[in-house]
Amino acid sequence: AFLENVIAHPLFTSGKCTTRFIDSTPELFQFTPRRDRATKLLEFLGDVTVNGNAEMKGRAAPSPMPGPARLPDCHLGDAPPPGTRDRLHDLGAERFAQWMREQKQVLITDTTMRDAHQSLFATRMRTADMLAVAPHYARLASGLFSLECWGGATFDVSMRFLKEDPWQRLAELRAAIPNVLFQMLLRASNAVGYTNYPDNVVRHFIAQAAEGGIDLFRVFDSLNAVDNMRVAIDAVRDTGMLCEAAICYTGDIYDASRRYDLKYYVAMAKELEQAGAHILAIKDMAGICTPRAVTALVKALKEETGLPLHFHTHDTSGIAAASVLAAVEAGVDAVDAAMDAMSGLTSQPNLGSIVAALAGSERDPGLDRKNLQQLSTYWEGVRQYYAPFEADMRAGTSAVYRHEMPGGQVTNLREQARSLGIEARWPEVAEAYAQVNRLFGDIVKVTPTSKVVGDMALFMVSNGLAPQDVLDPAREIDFPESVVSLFKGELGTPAHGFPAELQRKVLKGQAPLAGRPGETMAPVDLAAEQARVEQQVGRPLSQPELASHLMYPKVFRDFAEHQARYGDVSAVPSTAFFYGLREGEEVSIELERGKTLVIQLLGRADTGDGHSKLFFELNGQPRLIKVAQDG
Ligand code: 3PY
Ligand code: ZN
Repeated sequence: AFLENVIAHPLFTSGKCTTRFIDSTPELFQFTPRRDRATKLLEFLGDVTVNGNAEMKGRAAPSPMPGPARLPDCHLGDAPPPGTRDRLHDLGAERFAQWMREQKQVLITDTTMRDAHQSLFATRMRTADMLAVAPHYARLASGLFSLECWGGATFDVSMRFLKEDPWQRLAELRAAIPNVLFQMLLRASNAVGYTNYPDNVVRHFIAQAAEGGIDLFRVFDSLNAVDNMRVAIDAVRDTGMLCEAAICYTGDIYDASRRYDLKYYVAMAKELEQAGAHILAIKDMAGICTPRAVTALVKALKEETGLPLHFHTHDTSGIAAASVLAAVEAGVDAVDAAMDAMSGLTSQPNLGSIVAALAGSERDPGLDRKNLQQLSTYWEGVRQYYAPFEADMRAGTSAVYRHEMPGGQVTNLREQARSLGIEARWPEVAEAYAQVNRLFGDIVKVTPTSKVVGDMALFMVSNGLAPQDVLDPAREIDFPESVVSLFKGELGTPAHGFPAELQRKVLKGQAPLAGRPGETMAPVDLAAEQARVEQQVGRPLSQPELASHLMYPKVFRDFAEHQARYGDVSAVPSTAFFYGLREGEEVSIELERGKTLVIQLLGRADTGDGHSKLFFELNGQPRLIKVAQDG
């Protein structure tokens, strides 16, 4: 059995094993029979049914359990019509950007599969729910400018909580939607993480993403530092894909007490144009760019640069659609919106309504409203699976103009406040957030700097600290780690620097970094890192998987262990994934084209020794699975 294990081990068969192979590969000594994919999935379903999904702890399951979401009624036999991706292939990035600027219609990005669920239900949307409707998108929504469907927080959350491979999601969506541009959100040198990565890691990540199917990279820096964005901009350009460089909108251009005015944004836009951006974005992550402000910005940026312009906002205030329509009126080339059922509140404004409002105008986006409606009906059904992750927010709030929290952060920070037992003091947390911004010198607040401001706000409220206490030289304060890292310059340094006195206090004598963080980080030896992780996980790693490890070593390793134990769980229907199976319930899981498992839970029994026995039927055959009960 030992020799069989050696011969069958992927590291052995790949010829990559070293003399330390036997010592460092403990699974060679495990002689349990190799379990097939179906058994692994039965064990996964058994575990969720008996012990619950760890993700659901402290959350109430929806009741009644939602039924399947209603798919659009459309013929999937014909090839999808050509879309923006075909245009990009025909024209290349530069001429595509020129086409964007010259054509009249307003172009529309659908954020449903990224920012909308990131902002509404903590990024929990699973691949299975996207994939089911993907072929319909290719046919019913082929006139969209792009689908924002990857990057931001989705990368981390898919592995950490959903136990699925973000690269596989991308590949499967790509195969189903060959015609519309795929757009991702990239945090410049923070890539899809919360910290700066060495330049070669950023480049490696971007190369994998382009190879995997991303056509348009929206690149931003969390302090609007153009220097920090150059590595990513160059790397995107090298792939031949579209580089959309974003300006993060902060404050109020009409408020003289704030740092960021029209001149500031125009200067940044010019720098981004010089740096090689194909498209510019106004990234209004909090949703505070008023109709008046966006009108002025769009006019100025279009006059002062030769680039097409894309507007992104959030509806936290409840009136973001007014800004979108003002931007369209002022000549913006593209806007972001979310499908009706996934819009509003901390998400993007309503796509179907924007299309309806512009119908018949000079800038009519030319999308079929009935088709959009069908897609939205599907999302309405899907959204119910995720009800336990939704914030209890019923209405837009003008408080956002004061605190300026990004849409994706509002619900997250509330959740953090809840875990600290101070949720009832939310208005104080929101006010502290605004105070921290002033203390930190009026900075851009977007992942990851927004996370630091949030940490500090929670810290102040839980410790009863007012701004003057924080500044008081006589008062010893043990600042949160993320705050120390920010003031050290590990996320870069704002153009105007950090307030010097507070910086000295936070750093307690340590010197801050000079220049951009990537400059002083040694490159990672990618081949050596790959070999090391292959030893750890006991199998060869693809280049995208190496990128996952480089972003999130611990999360990737836990995910790889889950995969080894339960296989690929991404095709499990969402209700079964989160809530397990009820007795008598049947699910079908497509393992690959033409290979579907039909699984029914017939019954269960307690063995009395801390285990449950689950009686399944698998494609008509009885199967018994024994599951250890947690705790
Ligand atoms: C992210 O970085 O994930 C964001 O959505 C920022 O707005
Ligand atoms: Zn956003």
